[in-house]
Amino acid sequence: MGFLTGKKVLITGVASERSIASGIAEAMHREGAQLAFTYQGEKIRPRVEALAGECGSDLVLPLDVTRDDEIAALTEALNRRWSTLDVFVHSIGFAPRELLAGGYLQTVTRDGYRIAHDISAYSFAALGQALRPLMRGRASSMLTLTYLGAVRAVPMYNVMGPAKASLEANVRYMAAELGPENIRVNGISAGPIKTLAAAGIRGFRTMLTHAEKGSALKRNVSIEEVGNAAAFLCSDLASGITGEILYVDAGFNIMGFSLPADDVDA
Ligand code: 0WD
Repeated sequence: MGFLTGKKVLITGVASERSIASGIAEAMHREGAQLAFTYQGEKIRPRVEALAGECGSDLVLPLDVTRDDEIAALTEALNRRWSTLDVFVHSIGFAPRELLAGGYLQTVTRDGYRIAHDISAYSFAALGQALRPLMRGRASSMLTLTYLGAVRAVPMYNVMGPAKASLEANVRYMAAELGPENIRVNGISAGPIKTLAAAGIRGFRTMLTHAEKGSALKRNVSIEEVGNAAAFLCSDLASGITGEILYVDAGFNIMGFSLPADDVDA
């Protein structure tokens, strides 16, 4: 029996089979969870429906997080179908592409800043607020995906850095408020992984190589590894953990700096 048996899970942010959310869905399905999915826009609906089918789910609902009516309709649909919810996975991030190249101050605009924060950070709070009544009092858990750029200056990550910093602060504020209702809130800070969203960041391939060379494990991480950590964090095995950011980055963030192998003194 899997360690998520009996848990009802909402997964957002599947855009393709390479999405981090797809890795999370597969791990949670393997551990016995019942899954519901959201899709953003009709174009990707068939892809999300296919993945849902592979995970034994027919609950696939529209969600554009910039629309309050869609957040309300999603909550209502979940309430009608399940009446309760144990796990909410937020795997959504976006900034206008032109802000993810060049320097931060060189590219930032009022509108771009607003959009990045609205979609990447506020949406976690908005969904948390809407789903709270379905999740309270049942050992439930919310999870979001963040990146090192929240706490360090990373070239080209630009406006997404402040947006992820806001998201990580949301984890702490939401965890503090929802703790008394036995709802845990955590984040996973994943190392770089080639997905559709990542393709929007200029120089992403260089980031992958740099992360591989600079990490403790000397490699990058996979969506399966992030999925396994997510399944654990959202399960009762992690019942004492809330308000945390768990790094799943092959140990990149712990390093001061690394040397090329041939520069190391004998
Ligand atoms: O290296 C990476 N890929 C990392 C990603 C490292 C560390 C963290 N992350 C984060 C991302 O910032 C994001 O929060 O993980 C989360 C998932 O990202 P992903 O799996 O890399 O990206 P992707 O497969 O593109 O899924 C993100 C999805 C969107 O995809 P597209 O490519 O269509 O922008 O977020 C969704 C959408 O499905 N999304 C929205 N969903 C609802 N409403 C919206 C929206 N307005 N905007 C984007």
